[in-house]
Amino acid sequence: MSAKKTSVERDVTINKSEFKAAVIKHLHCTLGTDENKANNHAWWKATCSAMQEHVLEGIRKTQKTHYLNDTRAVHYFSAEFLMGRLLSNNLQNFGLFDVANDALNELGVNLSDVLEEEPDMALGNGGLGRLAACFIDSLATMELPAIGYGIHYEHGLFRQEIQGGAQIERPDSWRDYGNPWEICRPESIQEVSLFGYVETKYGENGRIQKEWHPGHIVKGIPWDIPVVGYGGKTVNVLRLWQSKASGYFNWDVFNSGGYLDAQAENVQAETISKVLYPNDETEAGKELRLIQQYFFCACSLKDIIRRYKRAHGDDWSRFIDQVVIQLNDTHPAIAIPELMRILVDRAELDWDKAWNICTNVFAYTNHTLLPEALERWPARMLEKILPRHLEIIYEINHRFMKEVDKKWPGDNAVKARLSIIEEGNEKMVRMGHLSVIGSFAVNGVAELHSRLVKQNLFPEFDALWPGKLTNVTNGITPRRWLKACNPSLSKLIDKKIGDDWPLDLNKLAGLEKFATNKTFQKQFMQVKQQNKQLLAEEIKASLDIDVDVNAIFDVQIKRLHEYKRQHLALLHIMALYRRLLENPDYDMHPRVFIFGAKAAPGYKLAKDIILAINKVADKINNDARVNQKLKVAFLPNYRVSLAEKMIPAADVSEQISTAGKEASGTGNMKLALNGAVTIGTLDGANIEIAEEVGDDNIFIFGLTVDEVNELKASGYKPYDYYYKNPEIKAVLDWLETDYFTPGKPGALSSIKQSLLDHGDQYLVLADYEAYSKAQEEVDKAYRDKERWAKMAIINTAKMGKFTSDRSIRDYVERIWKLDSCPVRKG
Ligand code: GPK
Repeated sequence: MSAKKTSVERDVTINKSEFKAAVIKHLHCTLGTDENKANNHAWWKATCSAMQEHVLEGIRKTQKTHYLNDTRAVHYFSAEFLMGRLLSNNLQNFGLFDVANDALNELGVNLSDVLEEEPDMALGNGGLGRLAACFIDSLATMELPAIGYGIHYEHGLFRQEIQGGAQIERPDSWRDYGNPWEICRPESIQEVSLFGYVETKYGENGRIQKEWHPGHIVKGIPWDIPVVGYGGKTVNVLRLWQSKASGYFNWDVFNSGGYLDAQAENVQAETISKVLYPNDETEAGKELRLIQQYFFCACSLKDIIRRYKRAHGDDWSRFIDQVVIQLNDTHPAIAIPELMRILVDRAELDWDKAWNICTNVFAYTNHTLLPEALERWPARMLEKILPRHLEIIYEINHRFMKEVDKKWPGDNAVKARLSIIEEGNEKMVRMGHLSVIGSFAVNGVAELHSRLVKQNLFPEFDALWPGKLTNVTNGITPRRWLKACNPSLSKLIDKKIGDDWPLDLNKLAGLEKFATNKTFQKQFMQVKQQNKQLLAEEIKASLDIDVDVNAIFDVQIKRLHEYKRQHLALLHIMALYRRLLENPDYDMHPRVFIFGAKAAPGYKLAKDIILAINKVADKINNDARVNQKLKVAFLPNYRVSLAEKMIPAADVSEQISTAGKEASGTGNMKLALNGAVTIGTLDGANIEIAEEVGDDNIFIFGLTVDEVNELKASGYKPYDYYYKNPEIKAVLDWLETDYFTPGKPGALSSIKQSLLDHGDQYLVLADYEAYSKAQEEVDKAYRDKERWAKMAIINTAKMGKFTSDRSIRDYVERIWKLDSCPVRKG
């Protein structure tokens, strides 16, 4: 038989010596250095440049193909794209990883070290931003015409340092030394208006004309980040807008001697894309944030319209056939009135025609039910920044209220609930309402979440437009989250079931029949052990903590938020510590609790929880009495590249949010895919994970959504649990002493206060006992090596549903109605 057949057809074939030559060429001609002088950073850039040759060729062919076929495309509008590193991903997707590895080896360079040189592209906060990144990966892989639109933040999510146990934020500078992937496109610069006033004019035919006289104009400069599909055939782009002062606008000021004022204008305009707001799931309410949102939406719409007009001129009739825009949460919702403004004021379409276009172009994804995350803008702020848009929003609302009145005649209460405008002390514009009204489809991100969106968040919208509200369960790209981040497991899987699973994740089901096979169990757990060893080294290097790779690696990685309940895990860790102190023979398998989490800089309690985890960790890790059994490691600066090291090494995945609060979760999917067993609540996608793996292969505990509601309705009293359960009382009281913070009693007492005096909104105490029991079950299961290996294998085997390719297929078939467009050689 000939060489082993790979199931992935690749577009680029290049051998080791060609790759080597390309890297050397770029070292010389792009970087102006040579083999003797180059450090790993230079090798990284040269390797990126060598890859970029293929990437650019891919972009060119893709765009030409899409243009020639005049394809309908999806435009994914998102304020966040959490891309992480690109080199290893691009090598993998072009099928050149091994070639590059061998080529660099011959040059005396280690590819792993080179990959470590790449700064993460951290233009997002957490799940929502990473979902956007997984989705554009799937879109390119599935050869779908798609473009991501977002903001070219100069500083992405802050870098987290831990000092004295506390989080310190440092600026992130992902492109200080240049970014080899991004391509500036000055030919596609756009201009965006802000502020000013609206003039009402009367046209010849009696038609009222509105003219917006803006006060400021800023430039949007597009930077394209290549998105390489698996197999390297389709290379789509992520187009990110950078703000700049628009030159001519400032000339007046400049010429009249106001040179410094003109500079001040520059600074202001450039502030727009300066920094990502670090608040996850909290509405910021800041002017600059609204300006950011409008800035990237306006640039992107102009870009889309420019491209459309190139093919169709001024004929708008085909716009809805060619363009679909997905709004990633309400952050880009201002695009709806912006498109109306363009159509009505500029293109002079009548309102109904324009509205018909809008409501056939936009679709909206909701990512949270947390009230503090639902965006509302003061009408006065909109009036100041976008006066014409506020008028348009009022008009949309006026017409919508008439529709509501037809359905519920005279019902003012329902009107107040459905109105885009929230009346109160201060008039507010509800961006969620605007999004639902202006879209043709609205989706939640997991079955449970979508049901709650319909039942609790937008019940009357569901009654008004049956079928408009729907579900698309989230997914993750198996290319990054298994193939690239866990090469040992990937190779083992390849050997067992073939190597086409990255394109068809349901193929992993083929592993199930080996779940009880002793040899396979051993191989699978050996891989896990190797990955744990690598993470142990990382923990040693980063925290100087020694951890035992035979211990259970129990991992909780996600943003720090009360609803995610890292403090529930903390109370349980303290309880284990206490049990061990009280009884040195307390029977438990050694465990290492590993955390990664950033807190929003202004979120006091979240930062206190980080402090508490670190202080408790300090004490436990230095207490010889319990050291053989218990360790705690909080790894600083959790980010995509760190996740890629933690996830393959996890035995246990902590998914312990209060039921009803975590819309989906996606870390839960990544961990299970890599053979971690979940301990979790019946929340978000945990429910669907449980359905896939079966009850025997997951540890579910705690209150259900209905029980949460009942308990709250009946008057939840956290003190009852405090007095009833001596362990809860002991650990909460312990937090208040200076045991963990010598000389500073009370340094951690805000946590106790939140759980007792402030009402324990997220029912930590109510779920504590169930959690603790479930953890005992985890302990018992892990000690049965065969049982655990089987569970771990089944988790990997049953994750097929959670590939983002499936999510994208759902969007394509049910919402976007796109056809794939194969890109071929030539
Ligand atoms: C939801 F509303 C938001 C937000 O502002 N940021 C964010 O990351 C997350 N999310 C949800 O919390 C997750 O449950 C979900 O999996 C993720 O979005 C992607 O849908």
